[in-house]
Amino acid sequence: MKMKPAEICMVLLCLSVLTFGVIGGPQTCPANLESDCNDSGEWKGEFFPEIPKIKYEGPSSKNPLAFKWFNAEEVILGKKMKDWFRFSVAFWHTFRGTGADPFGAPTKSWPWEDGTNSLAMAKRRMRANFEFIDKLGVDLWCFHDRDIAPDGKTLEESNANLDEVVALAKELQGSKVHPLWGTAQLFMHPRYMHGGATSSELGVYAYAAAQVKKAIEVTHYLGGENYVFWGGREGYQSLLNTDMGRELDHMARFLEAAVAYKKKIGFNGTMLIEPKPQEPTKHQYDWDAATSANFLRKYGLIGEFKLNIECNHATLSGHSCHHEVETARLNGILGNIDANTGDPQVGWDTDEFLTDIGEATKVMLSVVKNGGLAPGGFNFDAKLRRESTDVEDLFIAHISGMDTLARGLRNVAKIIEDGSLNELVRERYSSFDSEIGALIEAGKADFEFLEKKAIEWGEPKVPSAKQELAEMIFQSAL
Ligand SMILES: [Mn+2]
Repeated sequence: MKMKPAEICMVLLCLSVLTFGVIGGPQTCPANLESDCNDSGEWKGEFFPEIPKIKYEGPSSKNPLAFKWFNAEEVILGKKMKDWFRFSVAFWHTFRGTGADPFGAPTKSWPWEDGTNSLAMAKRRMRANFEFIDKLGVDLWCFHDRDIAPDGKTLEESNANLDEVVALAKELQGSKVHPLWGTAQLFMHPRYMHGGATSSELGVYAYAAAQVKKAIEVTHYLGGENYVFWGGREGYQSLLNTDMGRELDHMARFLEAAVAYKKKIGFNGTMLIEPKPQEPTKHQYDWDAATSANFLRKYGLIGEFKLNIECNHATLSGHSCHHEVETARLNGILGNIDANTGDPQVGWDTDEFLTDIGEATKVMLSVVKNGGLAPGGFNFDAKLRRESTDVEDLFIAHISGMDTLARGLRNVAKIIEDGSLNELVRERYSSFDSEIGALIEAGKADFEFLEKKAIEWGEPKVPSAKQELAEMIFQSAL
């Protein structure tokens, strides 16, 4: 069969589109931009002409492009709502999410994408990011180095690409907007297949160190308030070929060196570890909050790091998000929350926007006890479903996530004002409010003393836990 030149062109276009799809690169060139389909420059026009600035309209509003519960300037429990949350847009999901999954090609073709992975496209995307942030009305954003700028052929070339995009980001940020946190992508490139800090290959360890060094520098330059380590490939697939002790030692040395460098360049941002139990590795070393806290204590890093708790990671580790946030809080290391949720019927990290008001209320119970998260915040590490393909869906998803957490905060205010849940918990432990309870809690009651008391008192009377009553009180606040 003979093909006309136009048909050959179509086949070549399809092939290049397929190649991009397979390696998770940029999405297809939209049909209506055919003539601009090859590195079409920076495009300084408006990206969301149909979307107004998002405003608060109150719970009775039916406008999908308005807040119903999140009212930035409103004071709840002594703080403005915007200061409780410090919401942040995640660049990778919102601007690099293509809708591709392990079984299917990209589904999203945003009008500003030109199908290339060029520097010009990276800059154009950055302009879209700041228009989005401005219209949504938030001040913070999060990024991986390689999401915002393309990889080069050498480390120097990658760094130069990053510098160019970061310079534009700095200009577009203005005086108010800045990163909640930055991070280095140490999981996508094949060199990191055994991990970065825990790779069995010394050269990879050095490369990862160089990449993190640069990512800390640009986070600092952009005024970032935190720096995150998510060790997607810092773990193992089999213990049979893995020296786990040596890998954990290496990871600790890597984090120590990151702290030393941060101090050397005067970056005062908080260093955060983001626990996740597995995926893509079979076992990730930062399994959950408790495992991460133990690692930090063992290596003397507990004072230098806090945790970034992600709700979907919490459920993958067999905990609730509330449990993970509370565990971090009790260890004094609650630093940030990646606000998302999983699907109870799907076994992987689906990174959905949080829309469960009960879950949001439980998370906010801990956040309020923590006095907020600053200098951390709530980062929307969440993506549209593959089947959601309208530009306005990006806004609707963020509005819905912000409103859900805002309802959580409002519910916590009701629960605190009502007081009966606090009273139930206080009453449950009230036997320890006694003189002997105080001795126990001060570590001054030895076993001989307690044995004497047990004999003197006889069989203790054990009261009800009142769990259903606690659940009833909680439900009535939702
Ligand atoms: Mn995350």
